[in-house]
Amino acid sequence: MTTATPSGDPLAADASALQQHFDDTIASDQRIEPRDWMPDGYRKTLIRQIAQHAHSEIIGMQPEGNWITRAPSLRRKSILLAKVQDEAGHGLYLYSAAETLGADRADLTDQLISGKQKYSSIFNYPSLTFADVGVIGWLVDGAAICNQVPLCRSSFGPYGRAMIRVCKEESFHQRQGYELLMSMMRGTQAQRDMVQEAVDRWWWPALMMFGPPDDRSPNTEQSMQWKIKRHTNDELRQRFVDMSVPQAKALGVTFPDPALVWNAERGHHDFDEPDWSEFMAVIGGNGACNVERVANRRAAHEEGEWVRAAAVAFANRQREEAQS
Ligand code: FAQ
Repeated sequence: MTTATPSGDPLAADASALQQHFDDTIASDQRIEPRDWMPDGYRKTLIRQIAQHAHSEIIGMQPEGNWITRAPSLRRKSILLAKVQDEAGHGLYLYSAAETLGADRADLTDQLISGKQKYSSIFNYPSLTFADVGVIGWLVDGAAICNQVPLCRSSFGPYGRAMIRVCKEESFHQRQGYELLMSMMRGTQAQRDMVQEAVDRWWWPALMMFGPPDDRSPNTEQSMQWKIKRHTNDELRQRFVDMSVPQAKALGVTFPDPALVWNAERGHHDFDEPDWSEFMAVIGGNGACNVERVANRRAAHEEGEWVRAAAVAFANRQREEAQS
C-alpha cells in the first residue's frame, strides 16, 4: 500500500519502500529474484557480468575444441568432447539467467560478435600442444572454480543457482585436466617437457582471469556491497595461487615466477604481478587470438541462421496444430 512521504509524493514513498526492501533483502543474505524490484545499476551490473560470463563459456570452447579431432586416443577424445559440450551448456544456462533480467539473448550475441561486450581474457591465447588441454583443465578450470564457488552465494537467485551446477561440472573438468597431466608426467621426458612448457605459457594468463588488481577494479566495491561478488579480485587470485602450489609440486612442475615463495608471516604465498599491460591489450581486443575467436563465433552464428529459422517455423507449426 502506498503511504505518502512528508512531501506528500506517493510515488517517492513507493520508490523508497522498494529500495528499503531491496536493501533489507541484501543485508539479510536473502536472494533477489527476477520478479523483485531492483535498482537499475544492480540489473545493469548483473547483465554485464552474466553476459560476459556466458560469452566466456561459449568462446571458451574454441581453444580445446581445436584438439578434439587430434586427441591421442578414443578415451581422451570422448572426455574432451564431453567437456567442451559442458561449456556450451554453461553458456546456455547463463544466457537464460541474463534473460530473467530482461536481456535479449540475440542482442547479447550481437554485442559479442560486434566486439561490444567482453569475454574472459584467457581464451585469447592459443592452445599449441595436447598438454594445453590438461593445463586448461587444471589451471583455467581451477581458476574458474575458485572464482565461481563464491558466486553460488551471489545475491541474484538465478545466477547463484546456475553456478551450483556449473561448479560441479567445472570440478570434473579440473580433475580430468590434472589426471591427463599426471599421465603425461609419468610418460617420456618429451611429454614432461611439453607439460612444463604449457604451464609456463598459461600461468600468468590464468592469474589475469581474476581481473585487474583491486585498486584498479572499478566494479568490485559496488558489486561487493550488492553481494554479487563475495570476494575481491586480489583475494581470489591469492586463494588460487595458494591452492595451486601444492598441486604443482605433486605433479612435478614449477611456475614461471621466481618471486613465488611461502610467506609464513602472512600465511600465504608471495608472488609477482602479472603483466597488466598485456592484460589491458588482451581485453582491448589485441591478444593473440581475439580476431580469430570472434570471427569463428560470428561464422557459427551466421551458418546457424537456418537452424534458428527452422526451430521457429517448427514451434509455430506446433502452436497452430495445437490451436486447430
Ligand atoms: N577478462 O571492475 P572489474 C571459464 C573486465 S569462465 C576480460 O574487476 P568485475 C569456464 C571487467 O569485465 C571465465 N575482461 O570487473 C571455462 C570490467 O569490464 P567492463 C569467465 C575482464 O566484473 C573454463 C573491467 O575489466 N568467468 O573460465 C577480466 O567486477 C575452461 C574491470 O574489471 C567469469 O566471467 C578478464 N579476465 O570483475 C570455459 C566469472 N577481468 O565491462 C571453457 C564471472 C576483468 O566494466 C574452458 N565474472 N575484466 O568494461 C566475475 O567474477 C567478474 O566479472 C570478474 C571481473 C572477476 C571477471
